[in-house]
Formats: sequence, C-alpha cells, structure tokens
Amino acid sequence: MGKIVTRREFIITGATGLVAIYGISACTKSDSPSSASESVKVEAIDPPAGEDFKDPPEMPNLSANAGVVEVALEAKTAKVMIKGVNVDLMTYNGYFPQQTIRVKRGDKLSINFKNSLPLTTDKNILGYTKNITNIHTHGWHVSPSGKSDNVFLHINPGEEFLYEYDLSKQEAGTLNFLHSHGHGLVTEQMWGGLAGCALVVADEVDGLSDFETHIISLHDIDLVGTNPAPYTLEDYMNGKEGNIVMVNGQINPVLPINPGQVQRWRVVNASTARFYKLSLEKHTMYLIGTDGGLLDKPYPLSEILLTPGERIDLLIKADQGSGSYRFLSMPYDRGGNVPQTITLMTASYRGNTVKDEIPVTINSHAKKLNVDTAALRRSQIALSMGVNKGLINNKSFGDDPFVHTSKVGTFELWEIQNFSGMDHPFHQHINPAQIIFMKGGEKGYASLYSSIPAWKDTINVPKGGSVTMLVPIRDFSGRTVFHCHIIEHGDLGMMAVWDIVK
Ligand SMILES: [Cu+2]
Repeated sequence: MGKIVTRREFIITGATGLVAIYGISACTKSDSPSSASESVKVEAIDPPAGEDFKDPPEMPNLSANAGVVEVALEAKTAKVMIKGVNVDLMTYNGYFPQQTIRVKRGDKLSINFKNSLPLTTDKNILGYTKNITNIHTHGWHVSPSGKSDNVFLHINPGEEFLYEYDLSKQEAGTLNFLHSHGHGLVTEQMWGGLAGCALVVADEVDGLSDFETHIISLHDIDLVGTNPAPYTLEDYMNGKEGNIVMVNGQINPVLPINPGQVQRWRVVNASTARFYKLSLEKHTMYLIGTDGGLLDKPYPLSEILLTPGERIDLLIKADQGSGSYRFLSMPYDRGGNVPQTITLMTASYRGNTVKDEIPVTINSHAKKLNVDTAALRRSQIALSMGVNKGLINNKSFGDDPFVHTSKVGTFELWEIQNFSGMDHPFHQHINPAQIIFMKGGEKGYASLYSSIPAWKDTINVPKGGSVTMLVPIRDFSGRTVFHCHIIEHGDLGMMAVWDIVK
C-alpha cells in the first residue's frame, strides 16, 4: 500500500497497475505548476462501494404564490459526518450537501440570507477578515446589481440581507449553483462546505421529465482532526485537491439503475480546484445540456472533462450486462495537480428490465449564434500567475483590478489567453457565451465545445492555449466580474471587473 507510481510507469502498466491508496494521504505534489511530467505522480482513489445514493435535499418554498419562490438561507457552522468523522463545516441551513432550490423561467426568487458564521477579527493567510460572505448565483442571466447577483456585497457575521432575483430572462432547463463569493474568502468557504445549493430552472421541453433524474454534486476535501485542512500559499498557487472525493457528500454511493433504463444525471463540479474527467465504465454517456441549457440533441461521449464551476446534463442508458459499473474520474494533468483515477460512484443494475430509449432530439431552440464576427470588437484577456498572485492582463484584483467595459445590446469576441503552466477554467458572470475556437488542451473537449450549440459560463483555458468566445451582452447593466474558477486563483486576484453600461 502507499506505493506511488510515476507517470511513465503508469503508461507502461496501465490502469491495472495502479495502487489504490484510499484512506492514506500519500499524495506527492509537484513543487511547481510547470514541473516536468516525469515528476508528476499518479495514484488511485478507489473506495469500496458505499451507501445507497442520495440526491441533495430539497429547499422548502415558503411562498404560496404562483411565480414566487421564497427561501431562507443561513450560513452557519454545523457538524457533518464525513468518513466517520464529525467535521465542523460551514454550511447553508446546516446541510451538506446543500438543499436544491427549484425555480422556473419568469419566477421571482427571494432569498432571506443570514450570515451566522462566527464573528471574528482573524484574517486568513491572504489577509482577508474571515467569515464575511455573500452569495453568487453561478451562471444565472440576472441583474448583477442591487439585491440581485451582486458579488460586491459584504455581509458580515450577524447581518441579514434580502436577495431578490427576477428570472424573466433566464434560460429554461439549466442547472446552476449558489456559492459564496466574497473576494479573498471564497476558497476556504467553498472548501469548508459553502460549495453550493443546486439551482434548477425547470425544463421547457417535452420528454425529459419521464427519465429518473439525479443531481450529482462533486466536492473534495481533506481533514485535519475535525476541521477542513488549512490553506498554505502553495495550496493557493496550485489549487488544493482533497483525497476525500464526494458525490452529494457521500463516498462512492451506489445508484441503482434498472436494466434498459435511461437516467438523467445532472453533474456540477463544486470543487475549488479539482478537475474531473468523467466516464462510466463500459457505457456511453449522452450529453444533452451544458452550463447554459439544453442542447439540440444528445451527443454520445466516452468521457468528458468537467472543470470547477462547469455543469453537464447527461443521459445514461443501462444497456450492458447485469452488474455494477464505476463512475470514474480519469487522470488529467491540469498542471499543479496529481493526476488520479477516482471512483466517484457506482451504478448497480437492479430490478426489472425496462425499455427506455435515448431521444433523438432534445431542444429545438438550441442554436449556434449566427453573427458576423469580423465586425465585432475583439478583446484579449490574458491569464497568468505572479508570485502568490493571480493576474488578468497583468493586474491582480485585490490590488488594482483590470476593468473591461461593455455595452448592453452588443456582441464581443473575447480571446482568453493562458500564459501559465496550469489550466484555468474561465468563468464570466451574468452573460453566458458560445465558444468559437480553442487552442491547446484536450482535442475532445475543444472540438466538442467549439462545435455544439452550447452556452458556456465556465470554459477551460488550457495551459499555453487560448479560447475564443462570442459574448452577447444582454439585458442587464451594472458591475460584475470574470475570473478563474480554480477558486484559489480567483482569491489570489485572477479576477477582473466587468463594467456593463447602458
Ligand atoms: Cu486558475
């Protein structure tokens, strides 16, 4: 046990040569994000099949009025059982995983938010006073100002705030998630449990509601005693990955599926820094939706990369021989991490055979934008790392943020360039975009997202590569942000102000 194989050995021996080290913290981090691949270690996290899979709990709607959803959300510490340890986590309403908030296009959502985290004058290693927070509705096309998706708010311990969201312009059929967004503090809060309520915006297409549907929220953590492991500056630079990897707070849960059944799996990467390269043993996965909504048709895939902040909507058909199949994350070298094979969950064939079919079409409204890009304003957005800093166009958010100004009702072309030895998942608030072109990185990921009619609010910008995207600036003026969704890098300053004017 505990043997670490080098990448070269891994290539020779293949996956069967991996040594499962679950439960042993034997991971050897490379010293720098740009270290040669020979020094990158490989390990497997392969826990035994656990309890039956549970979806996250549902958030009660306190309003009886049609078109109005009202919820109470309290950030507070609570004891949560993880791997037999009663851990002190930061939670919303005492839950981990967090409750799912369900709305539909056109709804008004009120969130009565209370910050009940302990009042303290302690600062974190980056110099920010702990336990100040706020909330961000990741990927929602709503106002970034006032009481809406305003990430510039600071809600101190003991304070309350009434958030109000008008969902009249939000796309239907999306999975989004709510997480904390107070600059300099997001990493430890998400790592420590404030990683997200799933936000489900109801479908407006026929047929999908017939399929058994599950939310799969991916999160990782390491513990020291009964607390989440603390952060070092090196963790901030590399992006911290935990050896406890959870689906909805469970370790390798078992999800029953009937032979022949089609299930819908809606997956969100709620980790701070861990990338998941997802595959289901011996099964094709059918991609039917991405960050910003449902696709025109199912796209068959054997694996798909899901970087922090990204979501995918999958159909899975139990069309293999009876048995159990692991939902895996395959090794991926994002720079600064340890590529690992991880068993996330186990799909277990049970019960009567049913005759479900993968639909031929999904969403007739999903289209690639037809815009003459030659005439558009082009902007370069350069991502890089400094000494304990993250930078956008050479500026660090906490010191002197880069400001990009846009006008409502226009389209822009953004070329996001990565001048570092690590991948950076780029996330822009408020306005989802379509990917035109990607340079570098995984061919499958690049060709998928530059060809399908997908709306993306989070896209991986590979090390040394670039992403060109078409950004429609629609409906809402106000100041918001774009940033790296390796949350550590955002807190180090790889974030810019996006000033949208009328
Ligand atoms: Cu980054």
